[in-house]
Amino acid sequence: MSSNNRALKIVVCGPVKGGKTSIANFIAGQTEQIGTGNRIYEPTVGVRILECEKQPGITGNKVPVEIWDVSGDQAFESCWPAIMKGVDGVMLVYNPEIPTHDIEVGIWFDQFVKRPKLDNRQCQVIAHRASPTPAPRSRLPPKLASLSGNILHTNFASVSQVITGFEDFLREVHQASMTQLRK
Ligand SMILES: Nc1nc2c(ncn2[C@@H]2O[C@H](COP(=O)(O)OP(=O)(O)OP(=O)(O)O)[C@@H](O)[C@H]2O)c(=O)[nH]1
Ligand SMILES: [Mg+2]
Repeated sequence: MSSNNRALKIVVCGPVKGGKTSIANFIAGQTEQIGTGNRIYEPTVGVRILECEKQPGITGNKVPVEIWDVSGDQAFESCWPAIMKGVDGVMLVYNPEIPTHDIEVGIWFDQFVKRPKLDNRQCQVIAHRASPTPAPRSRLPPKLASLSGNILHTNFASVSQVITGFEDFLREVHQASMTQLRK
């Protein structure tokens, strides 16, 4: 859990080509848009750690945030326990247009949310479409039913929704970590 001198740790995970790196780069301030714009896909190897500073509340100071952009390749499964150590929040990213993602995102939910017994407010689901059309609400995969209040429907044009959604999520995560510290 976070303390004043430690970064909030957010793990971004989910199936291959779901949009994790596109979204992680954007929320960490490395790109001005979601995605590269040129559609070149480079699979993440293992995990990337992006550091940034965010203000988790409407008022108050900025806090350091680490975004852990995890590969969707389950060949890196042996790294998952180390990746999850000290996690404050998990963003589950998948593409509802890819039929296998409905099942696969359930596996990521089991390993990264259910198994470590995270609170629902420590998890944000992003159903991210690799298309420029407005993102319709899609049916939530059955495994994620308990997270129905924590889902964002986005695409590469959803810049403001991703910013607002991440700010709301970070506020929840920060409050949860502060509550835990006071216990
Ligand atoms: N239309 C469009 N597609 C993009 C853009 N940028 C990336 N993509 C595509 O979006 C998909 C997701 O890419 P990533 O964000 O790298 O996927 P990921 O979830 O990090 O994948 P792994 O690292 O392999 O787990 C890929 O099919 C990319 O080719 C973009 O600007 N526009
Ligand atoms: Mg990636």
